[in-house]
Amino acid sequence: MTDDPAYKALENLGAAPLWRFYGNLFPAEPKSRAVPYRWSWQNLRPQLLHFSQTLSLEEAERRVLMLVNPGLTDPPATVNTLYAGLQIILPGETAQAHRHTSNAFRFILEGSGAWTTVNGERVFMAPGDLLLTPGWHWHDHTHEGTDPMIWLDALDYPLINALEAGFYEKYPQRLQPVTRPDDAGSRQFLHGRLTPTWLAPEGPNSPITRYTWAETQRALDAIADSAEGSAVDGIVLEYTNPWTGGPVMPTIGCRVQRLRPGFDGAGHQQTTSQIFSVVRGAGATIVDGVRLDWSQHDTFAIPGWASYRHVNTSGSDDAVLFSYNDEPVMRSLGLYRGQSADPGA
Ligand code: GTQ
Repeated sequence: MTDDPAYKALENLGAAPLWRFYGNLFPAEPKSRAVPYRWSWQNLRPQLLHFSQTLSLEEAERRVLMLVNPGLTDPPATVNTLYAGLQIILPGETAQAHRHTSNAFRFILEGSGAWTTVNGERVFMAPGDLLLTPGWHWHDHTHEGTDPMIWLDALDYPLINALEAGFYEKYPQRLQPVTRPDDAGSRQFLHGRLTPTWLAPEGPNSPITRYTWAETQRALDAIADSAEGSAVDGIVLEYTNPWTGGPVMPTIGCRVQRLRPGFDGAGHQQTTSQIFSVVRGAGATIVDGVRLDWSQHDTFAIPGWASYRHVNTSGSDDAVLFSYNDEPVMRSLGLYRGQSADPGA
């Protein structure tokens, strides 16, 4: 009986009737609170430029617009486990050194002449470069170029905070000293299968601090039409940790994919959540019946277990997508599942 006063008594005893919660606690399949969503570069870029004029980096430690999923506003996140933000830094600015247990990376969208110093190593930025800032590594940003520098920030803080493993610390000075050769991680490791023998892993992350767009483009060009690729994702490449052959960081996997002109992908669903940044081209991704139209530098989110398929709407030009996901977490916990699925529409 619903009006049984014993229910009220339970609340004061720190107890609850499982039979009233069962379906939510043990769903037949996952239903993400995140929704399919696209963030418009064309609309957000002017906002970034606005705040670059009105907010100094003394007032804000980082000048970043968070890309907040309408289904995940408190705490704000982009998908269940991951975050995306757009960061802008102006010529002459520096951003305070700090570190946190969250793993992070930057994917460069626009500008040149800036670098991030990561544990004493300056890592330079150019459009399309992927720069890793693994958990608990000191990092600060400096821009000495001539135009605004804009990049996509990615962090796993939604997951780290859910695990209650979040720690943060400011460096005692604004910038950390440079103690390693510039771009050492990418100069030593970013050459296919030739790995320095005198070094050993320093942690669970890839030692490559910067995966340059030049190398990524070279890989995509070299494959050219030698392979069909995946029916779901086209020519899709994983950025790998040379020590393991696995993902670049313990919680985040990164990919780049090329959808040929007219590509019309097969539908799929998997337990992993994904966030995409459009490198070039234009197309659409249909997610659970919702059509997300995208073009250059847009960001879009596919929640876990949502059904989706990618389409390159151009008949003449490639579309190239960068993406990241929580697949390393799902796989290491034995929770990865994937299957064909029809997103409808
Ligand atoms: O640049 O270090 O978007 O610490 C969020 C947290 C960027 C950064 C973000 C951060 C940073």
